[in-house]
Amino acid sequence: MKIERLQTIVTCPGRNFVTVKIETDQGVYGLGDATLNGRELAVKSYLEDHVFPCLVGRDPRNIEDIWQYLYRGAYWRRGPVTMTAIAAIDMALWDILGKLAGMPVYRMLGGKSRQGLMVYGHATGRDHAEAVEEVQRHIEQGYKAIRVQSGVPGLEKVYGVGKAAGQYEPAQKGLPIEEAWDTALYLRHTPELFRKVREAVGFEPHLLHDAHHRLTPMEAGRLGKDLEPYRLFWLEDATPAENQEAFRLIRQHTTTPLAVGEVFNSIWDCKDLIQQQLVDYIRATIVHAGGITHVRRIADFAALHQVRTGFHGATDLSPVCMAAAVNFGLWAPNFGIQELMPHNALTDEVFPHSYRFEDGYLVMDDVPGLGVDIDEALACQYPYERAYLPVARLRDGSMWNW
Ligand code: GCO
Ligand code: MG
Repeated sequence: MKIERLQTIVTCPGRNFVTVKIETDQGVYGLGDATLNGRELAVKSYLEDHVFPCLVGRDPRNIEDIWQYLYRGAYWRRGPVTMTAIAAIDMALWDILGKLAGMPVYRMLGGKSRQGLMVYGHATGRDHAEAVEEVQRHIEQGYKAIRVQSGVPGLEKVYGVGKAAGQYEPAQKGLPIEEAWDTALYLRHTPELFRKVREAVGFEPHLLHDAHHRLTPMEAGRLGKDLEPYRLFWLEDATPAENQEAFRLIRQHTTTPLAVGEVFNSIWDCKDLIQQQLVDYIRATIVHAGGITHVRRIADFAALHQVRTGFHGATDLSPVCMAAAVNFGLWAPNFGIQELMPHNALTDEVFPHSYRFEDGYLVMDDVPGLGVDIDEALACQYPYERAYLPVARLRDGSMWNW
């Protein structure tokens, strides 16, 4: 059996997605997500110009060898573009293998450890009252876990909070917009938000919060401590993690569980964090961290240290990645939680899939492969549109972390 044809399909049914399609000489094909928000075309070029020509004629069933070939063989290891490209190929090969075997990918990984993946939804409000309403709306929809973000009085725009109630729109068409950030205001305001949410809905639903890399370790320690009475499921991306050691300082000051890793690309980015038990949840995800083959290594390593998975699942990861995440999460013994931001209806139409939300969980039908497809004719009707994440500056104009 041979790989015969490889292509990328770029589509923008609301936001940009890059998909890899690998066809074999026996008619079976597989799909992989290659979307890197704001840098989409770099991955497309990496694949088309430097990866696809090397894979034609290889046996698609040798997933590990192809992974090693792309990782070791590139010489330039790691980095988001390389690891997203490898991830897309890897996902597509697992999809092919599952289809050949007539089995869902979760079964090839070792079978079901659970019936469904507990997910967390996003409740965002321009102010506290709106955020509380959004939390209540999510509970009515069946969510067991909810991430809560709110506008901060005095700041015009805050990460993750859209212009209208319940809206979330991090990637804007055109060039990046600039937002102003003030940590002191945010730190004063956030514990109060969670006090009001707990007062309104009690302690049954799990609550999460994302600080989006904007704090110093000591500020994060203080926030974690101030949030302790509200028993968060996690505090996410409290501080950037290029320096993994930074998390030790946070850990010394709070028992609020910590999650990190949506921007990680490899096990090396989280080795110390996991080994020294400086975090509780690892968010490195299939599309940006080398595919199923590599994320499985991260999850297995994490399991040794009682760290659980909490994969990134924003809408800039395509339904192909979500399908892979559902298969992975059904298997992973140390699965923790899965982020879910539902895609718009058009995206779901472009990528028909077999996973679905049911009473707070993601479940999927027992179909061969990843259980996701692409309607190429429909995808072609929505060409690429340049879009960027915002950037953040402090009030004096200094660049800050987005
Ligand atoms: C999350 C993330 C996203 C990212 C986005 C980047 O927790 O879902 O922080 O909002 O900013 O996915 O592409
Ligand atoms: Mg995040």
